Amino acid sequence: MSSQHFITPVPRSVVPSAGTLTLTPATRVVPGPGAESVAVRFAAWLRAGTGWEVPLAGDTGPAITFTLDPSVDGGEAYTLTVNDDGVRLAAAHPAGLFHAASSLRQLLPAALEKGHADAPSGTIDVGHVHVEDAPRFAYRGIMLDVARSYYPMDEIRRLIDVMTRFKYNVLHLHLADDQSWRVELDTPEDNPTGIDFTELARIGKDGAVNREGWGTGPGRTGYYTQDDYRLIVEYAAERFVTVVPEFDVPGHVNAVLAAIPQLNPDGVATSPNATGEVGFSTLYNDNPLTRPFVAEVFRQLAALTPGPYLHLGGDEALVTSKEDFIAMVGDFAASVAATGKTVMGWNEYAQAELPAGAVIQYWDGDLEPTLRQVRDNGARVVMSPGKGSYLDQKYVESDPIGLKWAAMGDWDLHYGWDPVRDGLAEQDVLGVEAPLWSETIRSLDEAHWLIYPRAIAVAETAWSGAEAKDPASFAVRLGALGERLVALDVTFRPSPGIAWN
Ligand code: TNX
Repeated sequence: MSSQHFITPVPRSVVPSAGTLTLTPATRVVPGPGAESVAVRFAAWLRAGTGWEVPLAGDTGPAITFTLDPSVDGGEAYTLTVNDDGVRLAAAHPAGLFHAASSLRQLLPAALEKGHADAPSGTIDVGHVHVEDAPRFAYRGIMLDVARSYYPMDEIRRLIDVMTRFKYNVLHLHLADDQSWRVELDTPEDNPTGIDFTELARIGKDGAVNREGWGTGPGRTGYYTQDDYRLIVEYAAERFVTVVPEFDVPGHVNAVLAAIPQLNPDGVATSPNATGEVGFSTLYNDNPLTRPFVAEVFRQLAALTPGPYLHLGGDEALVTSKEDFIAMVGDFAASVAATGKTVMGWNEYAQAELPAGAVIQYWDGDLEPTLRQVRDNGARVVMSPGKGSYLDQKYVESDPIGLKWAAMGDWDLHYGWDPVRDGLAEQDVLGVEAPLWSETIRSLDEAHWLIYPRAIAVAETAWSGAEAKDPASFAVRLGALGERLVALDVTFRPSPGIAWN
């Protein structure tokens, strides 16, 4: 494989052959029926990077053709062929064409990523190659904790832009926690609870982790209006990313208890909490408003979310008795199911009774309840082991930001594990997600610095088959991405031992 055929995550098959295609300022992008939106997006990128006209019509000049082809097997699968006839991208579904375009970008000069007419010497040579590719796992996610520190809209869009270069297709938003509530909800007209749901964002928006010693300054505050949230969902969908909203219950709820006095045993709101501590708050099993409140929040989140999943958290409910936890989480899961969505939760929630086909996100602790749900209840697992997928952990002790409870490490730690393990079978694993908790993060640049390069390693674990993974090959391909990350203006931590170009 010559260097211009480096694609990361590594495809199923890359077969170079003799010969070179030369793209010129006369290059066209040709969208087949149904392929228009992906082709137009790619053409805009090529136009910005080269300064070429890149028409979507005409019959002279090299052609980059986007074709919906039902014979390409699998929703996200694609083929990419470069030969004397031009470039042909084919997939059965637009998502596959989008991934094909991500691969094609990596075959073109990194300078194009700068988006200001930087075509090397007027033409671009691409070696002939045939790529066949499909993902190992359907769910390939990044989690962003917008609760401990807020991320403005433009940063969410930037995050999506970059993560999709590596074929991530899920953005899990951790929308509320002890410190804050980040999404605007309505008080419904028919409201037997008497709860004012607008208080959640009104009061919760001002929260964040702001203690000295946690990060480089106070966490950022703010919230997403319903229109903001819809725009995030839409921006993500245009890039074939599913948004998974999380409302974490029954723990991690101090911001709820501070905004809605009636949910407290004595009817008195708690004080806001701006520490980075975890595990001190809980909803109350014997409060008659707890269940209708949670059901209404899930109803509204479901109405705002076209994707199939709603995440109910369930982690670190350290002050909830086991009995209360099981009683509440079973009912919360049922209220998610009542919205028509598939319920998702952190692996602690596997102790409760769950709807068949629930999704369990494994992060830490005893795997046995998860395995039982898989065996007996058709559950599927998203693997997010603290050690090897968490992006909020420091690389090394001296790092100014990041935590270290799970495991410090670089790309090799994040590359060196397989999601199918400990009694799970391949079909039990829906996918892989890399969470970024934000207790110590204050900007997208800081987030990106913790995310990259490690998320690229996780992306290869999620997309490429176990047999295709090879740390030595990855290390070389990772180094070759350095220039591209710089051109994309992504702040990253150049790992020692990698030959960054
Ligand atoms: C544990 S991982 C948590 C979060 C923290 C994180 C920090 C998980 C499901 N819960 O509340 O932010 O550790 O790494």
